[in-house]
Amino acid sequence: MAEQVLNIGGMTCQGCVNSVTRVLQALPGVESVAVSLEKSEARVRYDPSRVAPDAFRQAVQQAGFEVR
Ligand SMILES: [Cu+2]
Repeated sequence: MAEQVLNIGGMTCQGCVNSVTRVLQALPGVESVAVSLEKSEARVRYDPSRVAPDAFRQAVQQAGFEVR
């Protein structure tokens, strides 16, 4: 397993946290997601043979948030 921390812009409430968590968790190869509103970050544990961090970025952006 690998871990990637994404810096996310635009999250303002628990609903945003839930949205980001949901889109990341939906990706194949993602094992776990921990999103922090205070730190504006998402910590993703994933299988690097199944998914690449580029997919995280795209999923978060498509959900309407920025990845810094
Ligand atoms: Cu929100």
